[in-house]
Amino acid sequence: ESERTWWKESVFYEIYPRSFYDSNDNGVGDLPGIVRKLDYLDDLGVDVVWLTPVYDSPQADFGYDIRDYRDILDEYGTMDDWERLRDGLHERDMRLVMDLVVNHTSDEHEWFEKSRREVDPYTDYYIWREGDPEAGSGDPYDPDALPNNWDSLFGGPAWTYDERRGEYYLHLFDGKQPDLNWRNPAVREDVYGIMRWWLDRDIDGFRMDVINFISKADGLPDGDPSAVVTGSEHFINGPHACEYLREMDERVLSEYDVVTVGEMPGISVEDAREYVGRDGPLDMAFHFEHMRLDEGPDDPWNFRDWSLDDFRETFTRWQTGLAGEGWNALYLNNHDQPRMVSRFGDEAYRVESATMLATFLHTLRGSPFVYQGEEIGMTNVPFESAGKFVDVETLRYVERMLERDDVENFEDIGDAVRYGSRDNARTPMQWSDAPNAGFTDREPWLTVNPNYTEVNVESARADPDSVWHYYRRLIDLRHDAPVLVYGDYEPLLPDHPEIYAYRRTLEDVGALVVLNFFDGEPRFDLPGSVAYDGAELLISNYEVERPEGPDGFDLRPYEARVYRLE
Ligand code: ISL
Repeated sequence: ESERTWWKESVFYEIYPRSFYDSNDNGVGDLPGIVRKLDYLDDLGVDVVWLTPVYDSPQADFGYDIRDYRDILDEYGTMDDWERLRDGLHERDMRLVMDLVVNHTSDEHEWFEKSRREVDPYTDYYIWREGDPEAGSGDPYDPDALPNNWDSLFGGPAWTYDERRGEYYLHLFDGKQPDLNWRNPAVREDVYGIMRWWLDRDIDGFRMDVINFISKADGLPDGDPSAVVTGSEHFINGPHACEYLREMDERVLSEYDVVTVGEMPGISVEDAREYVGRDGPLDMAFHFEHMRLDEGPDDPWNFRDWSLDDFRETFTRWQTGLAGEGWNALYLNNHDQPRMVSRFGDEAYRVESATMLATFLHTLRGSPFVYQGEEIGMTNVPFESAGKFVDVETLRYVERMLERDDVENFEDIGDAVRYGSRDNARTPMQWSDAPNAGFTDREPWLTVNPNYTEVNVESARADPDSVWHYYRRLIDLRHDAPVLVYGDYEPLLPDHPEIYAYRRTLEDVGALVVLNFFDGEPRFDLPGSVAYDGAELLISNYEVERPEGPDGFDLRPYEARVYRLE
């Protein structure tokens, strides 16, 4: 919709607490560590902090496997620490969004412990099935005996046999993350209870983990075996997903002034209109179409080059597809994705490409989500060996590949793993050039990127030309220029092989955004439709000498410019 609200005007900042700042020197980031960095966030100018899960959890998926929704992980601190964080944000006029992970729980959650033992009312809290009796061998570990052919998103079957109950349970992610049975009204009621518990503690919204996976097709039929993830057509945007979210909205969300962002792998613009359109139950959705552009069509780990044509086409489709209908959640990296500089930019032009991509992120219609470290141009990590990775998705992939005859050792797949592993995003935040990047005094839980001696907050803040200062100016600019928030989006030069340019328009104010996505020096020819006379340069990542020719200008590698048009 086109109504004006606070969350559309906000810049969001995602914190992965494990890697943000370690206050007690045990090698793991924590809540008091974030509290110490509140002034840092305030100085940067962001409006909303999204905290990835900090709840009690055995950490099989670093918090996306929750054991107790109403408690904080000991390593991260206490509820009192959490309250100090919330209050510290609110005192600085920032808001706090919590992660809601309710497609699945940990297998150590009390509900699952009871469900395995068939203790009512928990017997049907999860998705239990008997094996296929036709399978013959009678061995529950025989792959033919599984209830259906669905894959886990982390690889391998989506079913694990539980000896205690003598049945299989469904897990779309790791075996330690059993899927909740949303068909059971008691499950939904308990989820709403958890939400109210946090909302009553004065949070400002939820980011909802894989929330379009909560409804599974009737009868859990076999999936098309040629799909990248077998079974996905039966659980992505399942038959009741929207209905459950509407119920959640009516019963809970509508009573609070909060923002909701659904993480929704596999959604199209049309799907998004249902979830976040005019009457949709949620405010924004993270889609993944731009995250697929460099993944192989059959194997996501088989990376290939992305093309500017596809990139522009994807963003344009979402910009125009939600115009007047819904609101985009804009991101180029997060805790699950490679670093944007190493993916859509260029490490050889680290500062130029980080600031160009930042300009893109902050000048589209939607709310920008900045991921920790992005604001100093952090990059992917040159992991020394297989032993340096800790992420469950990465480890499972490496395990599976090493079982294959055509893979002899880790280095056969090393490039793909180094490029695509989620651990790239999760190495400690680089605060200074002190040992361990000033993140901790102890051995950190995950390798520090060796480039911390050069890429760190302290040196970035001391250098007016740094990525950090550019983000700060860009965030200010977005706060001061409603055209960049609400303006219509219109692509210019739709076929240019190197330049991505567009115009934003709000009533009689326009903005022209010109981005050189590569290391060449193409000429930007001003389209006839753009009235450039009197244009005012709002921000750029290079010095711009005026005046230039009236009908265009030459760009330098990864140059970005934003003009205000009258
Ligand atoms: O990470 C991915 C690609 O590398 C995705 O497949 C990811 O698993 C998917 O986007 C869902 O992510 C969310 O749910 C997962 C959790 O591991 C992720 O960290 C979380 O963001 C399961 O809870």
